[in-house]
Amino acid sequence: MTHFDCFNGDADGICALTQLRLANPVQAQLVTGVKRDIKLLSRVAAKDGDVVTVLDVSMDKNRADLERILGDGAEVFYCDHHYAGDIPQHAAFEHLINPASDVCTSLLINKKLNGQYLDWAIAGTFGDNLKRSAQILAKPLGLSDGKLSALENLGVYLNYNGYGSDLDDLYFHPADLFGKTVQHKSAFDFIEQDVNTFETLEQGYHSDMAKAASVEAYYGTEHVAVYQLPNQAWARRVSGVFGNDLANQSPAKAHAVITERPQGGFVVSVRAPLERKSGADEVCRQFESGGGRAAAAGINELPDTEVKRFIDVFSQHYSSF
Ligand SMILES: [Mn+2]
Repeated sequence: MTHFDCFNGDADGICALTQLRLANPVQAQLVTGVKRDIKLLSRVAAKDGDVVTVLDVSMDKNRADLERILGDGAEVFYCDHHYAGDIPQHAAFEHLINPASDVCTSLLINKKLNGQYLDWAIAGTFGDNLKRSAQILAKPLGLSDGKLSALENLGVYLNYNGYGSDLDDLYFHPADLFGKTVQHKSAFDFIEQDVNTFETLEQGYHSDMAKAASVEAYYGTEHVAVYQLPNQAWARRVSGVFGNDLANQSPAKAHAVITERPQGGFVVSVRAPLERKSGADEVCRQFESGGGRAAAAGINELPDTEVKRFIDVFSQHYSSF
């Protein structure tokens, strides 16, 4: 019998699986990739009796493979907060899906495990830029400000590591990073004991963010701002967390970061205004490779010829705010 653990390569995916495998350790084949590599189930060839766990990737984007895997006799547990569409019914299928804008996968797993690894859940929730949810989650721990920001930084750095157009852009393969986090029952132990990993992420994050900070807005109105980043590894790594940072700095505005792809065209990250988390997915789904959540969404491949239409759709959507 084979276990397959399929998880998004960002902070939320890693922190969700870390909690699950601390509670219930198994030897599993890890299926993951860069944050945007979400069709993970296409890589799973499961047989009768195998167990497949899927975390933090849209069911809508994996439904055909999910049905194939269930049809082949495997048992599936699926936990996520992205748009799911129709959820299949099957005796061997357990799902925990909640697309609410203040929920993430780490938080759903934390509930399932009755808060056993709460500090990992808090880090994952900060990583998905759900600050308020993370702060509420952290209340019972009564952490000092310093300890709370340590968890926030960890979440931001783990999330930062997941961006990039391919694995070569990243400091750590998400499977290797999970291999390190799962060694520690507490996220604080990871920070204190795996100093090399933590500092590599911390230094990479700050150096990439310093480069992004010098980029001026490419397009801006009272309601939206668009930033364009160049075709360089630092830009691909920092695009998503840069978007979160802009959103935190100007919570009334919607932001888009469009990053040149090595193959041509752009990768787009959209962040809805934090004061009203809606519409990011609606905007992105109007483009062929777009998807995501109401608060944060993206387009994987925006052709050069569609940039103008994107800026029109994006600024029009948020102009009435
Ligand atoms: Mn997530």
